[in-house]
Amino acid sequence: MLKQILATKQNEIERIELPPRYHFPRFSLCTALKNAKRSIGMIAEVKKASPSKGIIRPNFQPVEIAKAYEQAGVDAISVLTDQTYFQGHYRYLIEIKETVRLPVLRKDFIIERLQIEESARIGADAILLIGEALSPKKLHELYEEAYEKGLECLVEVHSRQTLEAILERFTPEIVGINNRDLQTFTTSLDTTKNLLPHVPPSCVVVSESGIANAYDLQRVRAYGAHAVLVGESLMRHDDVMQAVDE
Ligand code: IGP
Repeated sequence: MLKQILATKQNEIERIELPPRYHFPRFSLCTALKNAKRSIGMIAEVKKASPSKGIIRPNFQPVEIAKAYEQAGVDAISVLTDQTYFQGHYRYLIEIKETVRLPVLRKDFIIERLQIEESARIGADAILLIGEALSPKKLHELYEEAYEKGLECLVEVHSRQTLEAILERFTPEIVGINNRDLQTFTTSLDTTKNLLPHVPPSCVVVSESGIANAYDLQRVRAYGAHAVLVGESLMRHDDVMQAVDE
């Protein structure tokens, strides 16, 4: 599945027409997570659909959702901008940056430099770089490029092998441990438990995917995660503001 997504993305990149530059206030994702408002940092995701679950939120109003997240006191917002598999759009990110004053992470499959320029222009504060989608060398190049353009990176890994290969090259500031296997789509919080001891102590660690309730939150906090990234369980709630509290 990941292979297929990356092939589609490569085609799309060939047809990118860069949008104009938007000038929004910038917010640091890393700082926001270090100064989390609750006992664990929370990145709340704006996601209409996914390849594994189909449509997650039929009545999808990205700006309304982001406003509710802000009111609920989340630390940052993640916006899916991939169109083909997640029914997202970078327009949603622009509209959200126009409305909320929080760090916004662009969630997409970033594999080329041009996408970083695009992310900077639409006003993303941070981007996702997926360890399983890039060679460590390419990932490091994109990471440097992003920081030069004033964007932070969430470096996502799912296996110990990927994590160690990246750490041989450099130490990312923010590491995401994805509890979902992007090949099979199964999630297990044990991924966070197993990988966390191998992440250097200087990194801010985000446990991503498959977090359904307060109990899961406590679990990953006990494993040592500084923050969580939650999508589906918030998006399935009619009242996303209440969902954050639960
Ligand atoms: C959110 P969930 O299970 O709470 O909806 O997961 C987020 O972690 C997930 O959307 C995600 C993702 C990704 C999406 C993690 N890594 C990479 C697209 C690409």
